[in-house]
This record gives sequence, C-alpha cells and structure tokens, in this order.
Amino acid sequence: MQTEKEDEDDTSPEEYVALSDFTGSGSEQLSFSTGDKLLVHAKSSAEWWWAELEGVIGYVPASYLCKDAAEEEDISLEDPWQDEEYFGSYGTLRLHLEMLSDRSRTETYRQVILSNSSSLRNKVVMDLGCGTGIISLFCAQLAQPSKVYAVEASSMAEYTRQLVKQNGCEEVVTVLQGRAEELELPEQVDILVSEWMGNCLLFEFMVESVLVARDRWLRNGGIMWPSSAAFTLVPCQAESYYAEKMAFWESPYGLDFTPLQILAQQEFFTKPKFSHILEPNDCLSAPCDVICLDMYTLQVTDLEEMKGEFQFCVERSGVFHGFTAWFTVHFESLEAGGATAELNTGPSSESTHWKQTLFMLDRPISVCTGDSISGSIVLRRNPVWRRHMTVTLLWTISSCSEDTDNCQAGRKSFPMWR
Ligand code: J7C
Repeated sequence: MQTEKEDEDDTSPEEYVALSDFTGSGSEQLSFSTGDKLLVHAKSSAEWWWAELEGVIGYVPASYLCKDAAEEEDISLEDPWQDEEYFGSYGTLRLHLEMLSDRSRTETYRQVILSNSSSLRNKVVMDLGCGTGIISLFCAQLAQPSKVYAVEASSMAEYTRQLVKQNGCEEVVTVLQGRAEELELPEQVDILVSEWMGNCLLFEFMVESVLVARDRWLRNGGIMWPSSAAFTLVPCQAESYYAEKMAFWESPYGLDFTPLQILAQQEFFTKPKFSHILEPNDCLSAPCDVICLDMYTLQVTDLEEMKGEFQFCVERSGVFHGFTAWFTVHFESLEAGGATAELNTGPSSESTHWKQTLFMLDRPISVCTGDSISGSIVLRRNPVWRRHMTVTLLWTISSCSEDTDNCQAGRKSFPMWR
C-alpha cells in the first residue's frame, strides 16, 4: 500500500541552521555549533531528527535548528515564551485544582504565613502569580498586612477578584491582572511571596518573573518567600518502568521483538519522565543537593546554565537505571528564633503534585555496595524557547572491586521538552 510516509521519504533533505551549540551523547547523536548548516534527512520524531553535517550523520534535537534566514524571522516573530498557551492553560481550572488539591504545597504556604503572622503585621506583600489567590487570602485572614498585591496574568484574575470579595478581603487584597514584568505599583513591597516552582524546579522559568519583580519592587532588606531552593539528585533503580517500556520487547508472546528496543529507547527514554514516584527503597545511595539557589542573589542571567556536581556512594547493590530529581524550597522565618520552613518534594516527604522526575540511562548498569557514581549535571535553558531546558548528565562509575579497569562512564542529554 502506498502511504503518505513513503511519499515523504522520497523528498530531498532540507537545509537547517543550528541556533545554538549542541554536544551529542553516545554514537547516535551528532554534535554541532551555532550557525552550522545541517541537512535534515528525516524528522523521525517531534524532538529528534536524523541529520547530516559534513558527511557525518546522526540524531539532532529539532529545537536547536531553524530553517534559514527567512524562516528564522518567523521564529523570532513567534513568542518564545509561548505566553498565549501558557497563560491560557492557567485561565482554566484544571491546573489550579491540581495545585490547590496538593495539601503539602498549599499547607506549607499557609503554615509559613501563620507562623510569621506577627511579623507580617502592617507589611506590604506581593503574591506573584497568585492564581486563585489562595496565598493572598491566607495572608489577609491569618495575619494583618497593610496591603497584599495579588498579581496574576491569566484570565483567572477576574475570578480571583470575586473570590477576594466573597471572602471579605477586598480592603486588604488588590488583584492586579497582568504580567508581573509590566506591573505598576504605588509603592515597594516588604515581602515577595510566590509559588513559582515547576518540574525539575526550573521548567516554565517563571522564576525569571520573580527575579524581575524582586529587582523592581522589593524594598531594600525585603523578604523573599521562598528564600532559597535546592535541586536534588539520586541514582536509582526503576525496574518496573524499565520492564514495562524496554524489557517487554524481549519475548512478548514468546517472540523476539528486540529490534524494536532502539525505538523504545528513543520514544520512552529520550525525555525525562515527569510524575515519577520514587520508592525510597529504589534509591541506590543517599541523595545529594546538586544545585542551590539563593533567591536574594540569583540573577536572570544565571538561569541560562546551572551546573552541579555529585559524588554518590552506592549503599546497596542493585541495578542503576537512571537518576531521579526533585527539589526543596526554604522559607526563612521573620520571627526572632523562628525556624525555617520547607517544602520538600522528595520521595521521603509527603507526596506533592510535582512528584519526582526520572532520567533513564540508555542501558541499565549493575552496581555494588561501595561503588561510587560521580559526575555533573547541567540545566541548560533553551536559547529559543524560554520556558524549556535541556538537562545533561555526565557520570563515571568506579567499582570498588580489585579490577582497576572497571570504570564506566556515560553522558546523556534530556530535552524538556524543546
Ligand atoms: N506574571 C503574572 N502571573 C504569572 C506570571 C507572570 N510573569 N508567570 C506565571 N504567572 C501565574 C500563572 O498564570 C499561574 O496562575 C501561576 O502564576 C503559575 C504557577 N506555576 C507554578 N509552576 N508554580
């Protein structure tokens, strides 16, 4: 049967230009530099294309390429923040229901406000990205701030205004609809509170909006909530996910379907798995905070590339399938002698809607107690699509056994999503 696909295969390769440097991982991926001209032979998936550079052929991440000068113009015209889609999704209830139903998240903010209520008295607060206004309402009900500016860019703001009124808080809480970057306020604020964290902490890059608002509207000596954040990593087993997506092809119904495993790897292990639930027992070592953000000193430019290093000591023999990541944010106390509060989204804390994020290796590796897994991680913001990033992991496993040659290394980049 003649299919459209076959027609497509007949078309000649198209020329694309690299928007940014890329270092391929493994022998299947192609490395290139900004400005390189690549010939794209096949658009194998939305994320990975099969391309050629100077006679060498391999997979390249589609998001790093654009057509030629003429089409580049088109891209720059398109919104790299994808705000229409982004704020559109926050204009409906689905995400707000998910966030509000997350008790661990919402209760942490409530507790922070409650335990700092005396210090919040007569203070001016900004709640950036207030959504349905829950944090602003907690402030107004549990403390006595002089003013709360509740800033929300999505159309939810119209309802938030009603909710503020419905709950008798309109004297204190003012809802301002718009992007925080374009905000005009009559005064500076004492406290900037926001729930800005995305998957792997940074995805969505709403943190940029928080930093811009901090520099413009937080008074000298003002307070940031969260005050700091940590990105945590652990090497782990993921036996059931591996079995479900990869080992499955070994003998379905007694047949050998292993030629499909190369596709399975591309399809299921190229991008990180969001909403993974890591069983504490699947951690192969103690977790390690690899990146720490100080919300007072962090700069927008720092977000382009965040690097971290790790050295894990394997505490139990098992199969190393990948790395799992999560984050924790801390809220400093304003009360004398008050304790720092935290929201920990890791496997040993109460579950949250972020769950954890799993980064699968291409091939599982057996490890033994006493082995060490060391390496680095880079979160690289997409140069074009500003809410996206690529996570690159580099690792070396050193075995504790006598055999000195027993040292394996690997490297893998995961687009999230572009
Ligand atoms: N200005 C105002 N509201 C924003 C901005 C911004 N720059 N960025 C995100 N929001 C809102 C968004 O509409 C949603 O209600 C909430 O903040 C996002 C929360 N997302 C998260 N990952 N915590």
